[in-house]
Amino acid sequence: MSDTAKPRPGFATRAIHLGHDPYAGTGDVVPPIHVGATFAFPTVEDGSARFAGEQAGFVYARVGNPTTALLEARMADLEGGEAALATASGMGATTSLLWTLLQAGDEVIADKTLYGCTFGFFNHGLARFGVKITHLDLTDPANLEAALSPATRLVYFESPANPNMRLVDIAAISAIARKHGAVTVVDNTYCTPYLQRPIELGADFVVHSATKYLGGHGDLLAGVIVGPKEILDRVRFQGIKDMTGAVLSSQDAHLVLRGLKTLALRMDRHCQSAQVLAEMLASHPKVAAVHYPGLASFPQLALAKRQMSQPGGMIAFELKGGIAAGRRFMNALKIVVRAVSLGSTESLAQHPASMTHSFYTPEERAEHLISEGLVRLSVGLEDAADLQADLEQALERA
Ligand code: 7XF
Repeated sequence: MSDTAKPRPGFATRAIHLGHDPYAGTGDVVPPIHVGATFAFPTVEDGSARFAGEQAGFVYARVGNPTTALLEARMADLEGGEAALATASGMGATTSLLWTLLQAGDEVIADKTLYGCTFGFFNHGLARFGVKITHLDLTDPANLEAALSPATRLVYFESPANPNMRLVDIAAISAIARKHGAVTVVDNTYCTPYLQRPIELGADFVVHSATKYLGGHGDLLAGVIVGPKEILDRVRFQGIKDMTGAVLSSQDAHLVLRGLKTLALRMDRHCQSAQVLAEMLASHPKVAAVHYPGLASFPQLALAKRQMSQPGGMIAFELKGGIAAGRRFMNALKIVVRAVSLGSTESLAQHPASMTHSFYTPEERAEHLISEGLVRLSVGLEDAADLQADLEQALERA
């Protein structure tokens, strides 16, 4: 059997092995961390050829080093993309990509619900430089068809959206955008490529906050962009090198590589525990609504089943008694930690209106479907029974 006929190894195998040969060089089973800021050129001609992009090889760590290069190779493969680019944070991924792709006069169409700082970048940042931002309810693809104009360069959304768990049909939206010459960027932070692969569904780019599930332990900030190599080369040599400088350190690239090795295991457990907790919350008399793609009551259940392999580890819910009940509930938690961020070993609960989405005005939150009483729960890797008991005792006090 020829090499090309061999079956492709599974997700976890690739997340652990891809791109590293333990028998090469010094025999490191675990890829080493390359700490240098700069790389030697054998001759001045080699240096010149590397600067011109005519010779492979590293130059200066702001445009890449062997540790981040391995992370990039693994993420490109796991997302099913051509190339990847590691960045210093999730915001570094989005800003480096969009500063490279957009110019004054362009239009961006974004979903109504976005992580607060992404919303801030669009509306309080890009808008000041002559880029027009339009927010639409992308849960209905017909809204996009009606709003696209010749100036629309880019369509941007999260699915599930942070924090209210609305889903966007990745295949439908990407097809409409492509037909009109716009590129689609999907923030895949909530799912990771283990649960959802937007590029395989037709999207052009994926961005991640690797701070979350990819790193997985709440001990680093990182981001990743996945997409066509030719464009990511521009993002590397313009967006990151000249515009944002949002370079991932090799130490943190190593930690994300370590996180990837257990991603499949961890995501299975996050999903299992979240299902148990979402069902408990949905049947609790003090809970008004639960938004979780694994519940039969989830309005977009069919879409969830189509584009996600499992419902994920994030739950949003509303308590009866609104914001005051929400505060009492949050303050009564004993194991679940009151903190922003998500995708960590520790379960984390936060109140978007006071925290991650406080960058929206109250009117913007209402307009963008983020209710004031919503509580967001990132289900961690503790024993599900302990988490359930903690939520139940906090609900008693709500
Ligand atoms: O720059 P970061 O690594 O913090 O990532 C930004 C980001 C991008 N996309 C999504 C879907 C995100 O959730 C985030 C970060 N969100 C955290 C949160 O929602 O808790 C940040 C804490 S304010």
